[in-house]
Amino acid sequence: MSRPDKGITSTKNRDINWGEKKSKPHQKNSIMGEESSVKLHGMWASPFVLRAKIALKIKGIEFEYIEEDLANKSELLLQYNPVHKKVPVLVHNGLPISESLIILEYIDETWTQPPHLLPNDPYLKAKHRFWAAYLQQIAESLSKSLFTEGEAIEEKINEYLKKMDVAEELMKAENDDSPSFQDLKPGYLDIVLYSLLGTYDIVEEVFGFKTFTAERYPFLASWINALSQVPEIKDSAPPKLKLIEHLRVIRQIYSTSKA
Ligand SMILES: N[C@@H](CCC(=O)N[C@@H](CS)C(=O)NCC(=O)O)C(=O)O
Repeated sequence: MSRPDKGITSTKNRDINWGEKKSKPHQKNSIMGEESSVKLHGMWASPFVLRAKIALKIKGIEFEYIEEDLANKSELLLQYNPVHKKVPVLVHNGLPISESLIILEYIDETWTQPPHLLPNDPYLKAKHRFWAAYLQQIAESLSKSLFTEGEAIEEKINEYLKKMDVAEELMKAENDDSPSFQDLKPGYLDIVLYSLLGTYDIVEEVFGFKTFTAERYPFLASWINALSQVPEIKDSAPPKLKLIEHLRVIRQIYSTSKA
């Protein structure tokens, strides 16, 4: 059965382009004419927090950002996210929402104006969620291995590369050889992809292993490169050198805790 859009993960039906959106001032967040309050508890280096920041900026939602010290979490964070005690937490009119992917969907469903983060078509939406979940799962298992290192790291990297080969091949085929968002605003899948791989080039500097490379994954790399030029993404991404330093420290903490 043929689908409404050619590219399965295509979001070509979105009706706002960068140029239009860029010149539009940030709108006020209002409910029935009243100002609403949007706060984001985050940590500057977190890829999960980055997702929420990018989505809010793309939607043009003004928000207050609260930086958390994860070694000394605020009472508010523990109260807002008593289950996982993690960032990001989005607090909308006093109501906390946890888990980055749930936050993305909440943002899209609450501020219903375009650009939309997920396509309307249920099948396309399912495909976007599918690829986001797949990429997330492989990235998580690789980062666990990189930080805890030691046992069979090369085998783990090979597993990762093979799973990424599948993503490269099929996502390319499903997107007519071009990134899903093209010249439109990035959506859910773009944001997840960028949050996981936007800084792939620093992996070798931090861990000493080559994982994702533009040579092996030209389609995904060009997609990520296009995303990194989007103003809302550029404005939200953490400074590269600071991030490298931060990851080196975390890596050091992991290896000393193992010793
Ligand atoms: N599945 C969560 C993961 C969030 C997460 O792992 N956040 C980290 C920062 S990158 C955190 O808050 N860690 C604090 C802790 O584990 O105590 C999401 O998607 O939001």
